[in-house]
Amino acid sequence: MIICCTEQLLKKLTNLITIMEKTLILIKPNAIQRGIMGDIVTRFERKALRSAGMKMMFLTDEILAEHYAHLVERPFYPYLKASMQAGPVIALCLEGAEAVETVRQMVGVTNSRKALPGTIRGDFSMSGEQNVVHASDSVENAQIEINRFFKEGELFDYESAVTRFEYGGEETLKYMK
Ligand code: IDP
Ligand code: MG
Repeated sequence: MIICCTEQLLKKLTNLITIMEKTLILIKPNAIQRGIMGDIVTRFERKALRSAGMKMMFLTDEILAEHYAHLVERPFYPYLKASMQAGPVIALCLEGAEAVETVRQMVGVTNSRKALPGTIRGDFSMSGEQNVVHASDSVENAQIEINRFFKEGELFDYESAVTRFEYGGEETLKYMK
């Protein structure tokens, strides 16, 4: 058993490692206008989350209504829609062990004024609506959202020289393939 695990681990440490969990970020138009998209991407990079895909795009009425289906009947939806179409967004697919939960914690609660200092919303926004980023709220929704914003061929699996310095052996066995 120990030999088997060691071989498996060595294989994972020396070959291309696929991190299993992915999540979807949208850097909202207000963040791009305010010139803080680099700061936001830097937060994720420093956390050792790996970028699997990134693209700039305008959101159509259709994709927005699908993405915010749980909010389309709310009175503030017209404002939310206008703010999400005020310019392009950046869609970013991040991967890492327990990436969905970790990123949600990094982003902070919806109302930026209540978001803790140290979170992205807590540090970069004063607004409940113009709250700089979207992040998937569950593993299941992350997969749906990644498929919504990225087409086949727009996500990349690549060798990383540093993954073995970012995760321990047990984590590598548990979260990567
Ligand atoms: P989340 O972005 O933290 O997951 P959701 O409830 O899914 O929060 O709402 C999606 C987006 O809709 C929020 O990020 C925010 O931009 C906007 N929003 C949510 N609640 C309100 C509100 O009460 N007033 C104005 N905008 C809101
Ligand atoms: Mg949400």
